[in-house]
Amino acid sequence: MQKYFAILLLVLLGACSTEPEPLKINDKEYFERQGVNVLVYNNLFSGGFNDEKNSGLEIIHHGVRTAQGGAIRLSNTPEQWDLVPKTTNREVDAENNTIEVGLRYDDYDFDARLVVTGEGEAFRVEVWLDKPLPKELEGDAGFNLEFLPSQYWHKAYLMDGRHNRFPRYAVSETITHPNSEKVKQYKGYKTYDDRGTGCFIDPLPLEQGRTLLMAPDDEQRTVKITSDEADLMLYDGRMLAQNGWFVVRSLLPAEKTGKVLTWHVEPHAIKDWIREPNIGFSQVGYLPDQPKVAVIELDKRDEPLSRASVYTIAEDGSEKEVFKGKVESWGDYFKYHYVKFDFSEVTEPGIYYIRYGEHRTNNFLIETTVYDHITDATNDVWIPIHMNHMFVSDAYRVWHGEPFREGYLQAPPSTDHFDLHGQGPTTDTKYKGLELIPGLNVGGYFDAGDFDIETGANIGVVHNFVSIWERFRPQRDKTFVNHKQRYVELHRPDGVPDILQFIEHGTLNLVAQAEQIGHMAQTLSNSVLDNYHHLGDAASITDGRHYDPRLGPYEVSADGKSSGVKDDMWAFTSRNLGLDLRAATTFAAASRALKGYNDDLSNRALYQSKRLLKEASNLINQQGRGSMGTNLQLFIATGEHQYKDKFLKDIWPSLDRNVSFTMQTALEAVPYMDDKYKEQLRPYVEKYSEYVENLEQENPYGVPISLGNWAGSGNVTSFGTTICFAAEYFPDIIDKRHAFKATDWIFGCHPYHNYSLVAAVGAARPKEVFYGNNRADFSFIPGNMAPGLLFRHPDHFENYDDWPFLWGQNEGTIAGNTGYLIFGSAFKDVMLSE
Ligand SMILES: [Ca+2]
Ligand SMILES: [Ca+2]
Ligand SMILES: [Ca+2]
Repeated sequence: MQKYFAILLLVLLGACSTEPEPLKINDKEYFERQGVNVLVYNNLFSGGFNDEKNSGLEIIHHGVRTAQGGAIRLSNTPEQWDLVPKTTNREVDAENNTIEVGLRYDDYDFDARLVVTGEGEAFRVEVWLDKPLPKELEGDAGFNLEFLPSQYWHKAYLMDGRHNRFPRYAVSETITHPNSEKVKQYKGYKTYDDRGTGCFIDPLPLEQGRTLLMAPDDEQRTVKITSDEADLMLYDGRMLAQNGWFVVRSLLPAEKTGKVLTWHVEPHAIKDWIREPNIGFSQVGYLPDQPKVAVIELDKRDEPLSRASVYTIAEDGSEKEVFKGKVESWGDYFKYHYVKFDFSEVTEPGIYYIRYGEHRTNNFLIETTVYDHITDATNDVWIPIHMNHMFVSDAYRVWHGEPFREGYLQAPPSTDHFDLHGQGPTTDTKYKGLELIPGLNVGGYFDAGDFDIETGANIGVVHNFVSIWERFRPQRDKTFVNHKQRYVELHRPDGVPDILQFIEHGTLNLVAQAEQIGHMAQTLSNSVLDNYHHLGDAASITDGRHYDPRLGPYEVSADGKSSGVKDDMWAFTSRNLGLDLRAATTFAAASRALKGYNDDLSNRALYQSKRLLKEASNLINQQGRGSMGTNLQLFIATGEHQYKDKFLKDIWPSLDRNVSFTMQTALEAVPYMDDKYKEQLRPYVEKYSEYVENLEQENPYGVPISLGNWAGSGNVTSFGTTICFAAEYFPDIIDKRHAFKATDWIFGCHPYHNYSLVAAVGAARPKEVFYGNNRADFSFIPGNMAPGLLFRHPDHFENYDDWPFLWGQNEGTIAGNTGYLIFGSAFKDVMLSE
């Protein structure tokens, strides 16, 4: 009887299947129908850098997150550093298919409630006010929803039936208003320089009306929005900031309470849509005898195929199937299903591609040399371009002129700042606030997509370069570096191994800090927010003239040497003993490397190392002990047993607590310790080996996957480096071939898409856009490793390759890219040296 009912139910459901599937809240607490996910504050505004374009109401449309930022906002096209609302509560009512979120602006004592309800295939957004809008926000507060420009430009839209097209570049109307009318920005900073006009720019809408139909010419992107009480206005957020999105907005009414705004939003879903399989493999290719496993990411509604094939492309261009093998199920991981295709049996050098059903990949190589050049672009191009205080030339192209000629001013005391920095209550130096600190505009590396010198990162970078030099002695010389000329030219050998010049360049700035300031600065960074977000030639961030407060705004002195422009960079000099200690150890290491090449700098580095070490360790001994890594480096640098003892006291408990986290540091110590240390380490390496094996069960890729706000390529390369070192010292425990999982991931075998995450590296399909300092051109700096696959709660991995502006997935940092250099060097050393 029960069985009969079940069959009847199935028949009835089958009969109803022509009815469109409604948008319903699923067990992960978001609205779902096939092809459409609507997230309501599964991701919150974190406020870390104030604008991640990753939160609020979001739409994942046929697998791509095309809309986000659905929130009450206080301007037409909010920029980074505009205020974001705090989420005061979030209630999911699955039974009534409703999610309610409380939003609050503390600065204005302003609360609103957002109620989102599934209505058939669409959803309804309501804004409720329990108290009327504060007077000062009338005409400013509205409900905004932002759409990804790169998924909409060139496509059509209709407002109340009028036909338009989304622009490729921002070209629309603006007006200006007095600054007094501008809603407060983060900490009172201003993102713009008003050039003395006293006015800010306000974009005007592209269109206005009650019904907006977006992209009817692309069924993957079609969305219809209608508004009951107020007009919809469509803005181009790129008018104020290149990272802006298309903004749809309705203003909230003045002096009203209760339900004040209603939108109906219907993202079109393609009937029976199934996401295309993402066939993950190494774009760089494979060594003939290495394991070769493609991981294929499938829609859960997709029917996995039982077999896949490898085809070869012959010299005459003809194609032939050379291998057919089983596709094995791995299982589900977050929102997708994963299967694996092992084609290790294909070992003949050649050009190949994978065919899975009707899907074929781009081609890749099998050859003994495929990894030979994986670090060249990073070494020859990315690193030299990030050399600060130099002119950098590359054939006919200039990457940047000489930045910050006017040097750095002392940051005034008690400055709360942006980019996670601040100056404490005193300067901790002999300089007064805004006084010039001489000699700091030399050497050093741009931090990342921005142009500050993060001292901590620069210390790590010099340390990374010295490790590479001492371990692998690379003689590669492709770069001309001349500090007298302040000139760098790519692809011009000058007789000096580049890595020594990189060590020298980083050390020059760090030693200048120690000499001029007396200790390490936290950072040398922008003083004003309106030049911090600079996109373009680094030499044009400041005017190259000293700031003179006696001159009027924008005035230039008669001798042309100073100006009234407040653009000079600041040195943030609050003393941090941990930083001083790290610098001391790096100075010792740099001094060893520079000996015989630049003896003067080598001696100065050694002098500062000893001085900072003495001062900092006296103070640190009073306060406790330094970090494990620092104690190890201090022992290597000085040979003093107190540091060794401290290191040994810490390393074992730390390994007991977290073997995977500590293993790399433990392995770095092996060459400097006795055999007893190595024996004591052995059981931990066995435990680490279990951890590596267990990763195979944890996710389909077998590498550690980060789920934080910054994606995890760096963790994967560091995992790979640890494998290489462990395999070198304990080959009986750790199989070096595990390191191929790291190269596979970095070069294309990962979720979302199968592009190589390193710019210009990877035969047929490296990523094309990165968050480098040329991101406004939708371009890349060769050799940059992207952080990669950013996790969005509760179950979505993402890496945009048509939109560079999300730092968490596309920015390269000087620390991350030198980490990639170490991994690449260790990998080549272990895999290719036999
Ligand atoms: Ca920075
Ligand atoms: Ca060179
Ligand atoms: Ca200046």
